[in-house]
Amino acid sequence: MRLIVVSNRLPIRLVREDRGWTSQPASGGLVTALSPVLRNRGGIWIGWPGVAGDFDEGEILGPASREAGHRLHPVRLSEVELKSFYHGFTNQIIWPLFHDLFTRCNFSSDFWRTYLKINARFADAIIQHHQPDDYVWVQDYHLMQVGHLLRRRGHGRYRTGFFLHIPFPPPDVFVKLPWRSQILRGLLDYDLVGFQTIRDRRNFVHCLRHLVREAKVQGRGPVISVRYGDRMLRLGCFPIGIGFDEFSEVAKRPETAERVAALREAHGTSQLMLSVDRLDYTKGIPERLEGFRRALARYPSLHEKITLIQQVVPSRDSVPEYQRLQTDIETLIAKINGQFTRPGWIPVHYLYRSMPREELVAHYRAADIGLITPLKDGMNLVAKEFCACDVDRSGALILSEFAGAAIQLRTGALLVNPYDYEGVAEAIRRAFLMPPEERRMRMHKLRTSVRKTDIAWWADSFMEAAFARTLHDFPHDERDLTEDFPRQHQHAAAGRRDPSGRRAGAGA
Ligand code: GDG
Repeated sequence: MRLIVVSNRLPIRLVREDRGWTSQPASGGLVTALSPVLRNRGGIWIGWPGVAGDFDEGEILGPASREAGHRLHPVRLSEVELKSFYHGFTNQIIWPLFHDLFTRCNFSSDFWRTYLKINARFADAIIQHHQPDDYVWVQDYHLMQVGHLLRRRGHGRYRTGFFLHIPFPPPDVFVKLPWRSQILRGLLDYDLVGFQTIRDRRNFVHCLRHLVREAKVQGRGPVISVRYGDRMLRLGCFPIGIGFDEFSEVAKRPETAERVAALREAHGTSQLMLSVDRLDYTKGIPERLEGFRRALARYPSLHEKITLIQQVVPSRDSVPEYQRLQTDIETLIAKINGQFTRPGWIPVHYLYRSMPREELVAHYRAADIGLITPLKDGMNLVAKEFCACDVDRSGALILSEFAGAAIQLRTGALLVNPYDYEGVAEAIRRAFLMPPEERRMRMHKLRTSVRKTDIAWWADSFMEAAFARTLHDFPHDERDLTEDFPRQHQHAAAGRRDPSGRRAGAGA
């Protein structure tokens, strides 16, 4: 049995440089979560390689496949298609709607037509690479119609699962979608549909009751069944996890400890508070900054004693709405720093860039408080990574009650409503004053929960729900990872250095 993972983006991003194309690791929660699942397991990952131009598949993706330990197959999209599919249907309709922000939606029917066309192209790519006994695991809201298109073309020949990484909205929000019935019925064509939380699945079931009355939901517990026409499918809850051991191991390294000491010394205040977010309006960055501003205004005892490190990872930054958000964030930071800075203390330390994983782990470990307050989030891996890296159990976590992670982490974290600025200010003061013993006790609970439900647990839970097998039942695929690419390209790739600096062709 072989796993075919299908997502909008491949785990790499092609970049055009003077001497040709190179590949770099892609960013974002889905890639962080799924890369360890497929790494060195063989199997196939199908997705868009992050670039609209014309590139030589074998030259780049052969070495990148070898590096990743599984085959990468690109789905090509033109600039025009990207605009209507990615920047249109997914970013201007599904993303805001599913995060309950329907006033930001642009319900264009051109976007919908392109969405169907691109989903069909992904279905074609699956059909092209599919072998009997493969399991097709489709990821996220960009590809909700792929299961339907496969079923139409294969008459049930394909075994398919779908996982939604973002929230599923309640019926009063979902019904605003002009293509609501097609989307729901499309999802019912998968054999298993997975959600992050019980709340998301409950919303989905409520939408079915309103809009697809012939679908009959049966059972209770983490996995339930739906009778739909002459078939049964399953709906499950699988809160996504992280590679806990990997994060924890990096956090314990001596070189990380050195980096942590340097960071702490450079900041020189008694406590560091850390926020890490992709640039996105759902992450609640301006709201959080306002909460911090109020904390400083209300509690002068925090002055010169606490520094917020706000990292923002550039994302969708060609979109005017995201550029405006960046400007708003930077204006607010300037306002706070202008009002409160004293010699030797700047309240908000702002990083607008991505950093290497090791550097991110050092920041997690250096932080005394994690401040993670999205307005709505499917899960939020940053909250879990902060806990995994707190190997001393000396940190406190402030977490939005609207992050999927809050359901698992509620007993150890200080939960806040991100729209309640006074409440956020109060939680910051409480975390700042929290005695070491209480921090230890809370962090112990948090780490236990994050470790037990790590990324392997997540993938296994999904596979068990799909057909009572775990990931270990997928045998390692020993074939040459470049064999699907044309021969001449393999020669071209041999001897070239891959992005990790290793020599391509040195073996999987
Ligand atoms: C979607 C859903 C769901 C951040 N800065 C750097 C960096 N990151 C990595 C983090 C984390 C990931 O980005 C962000 O994941 P999140 O879960 O917080 O958010 P989304 O990108 O919105 O992810 C979300 C997730 O899918 C998985 O299902 O939890 O709800 O929206 O892993 O570590 N990574 C590196 N450098 C950085 O500077 N290397």
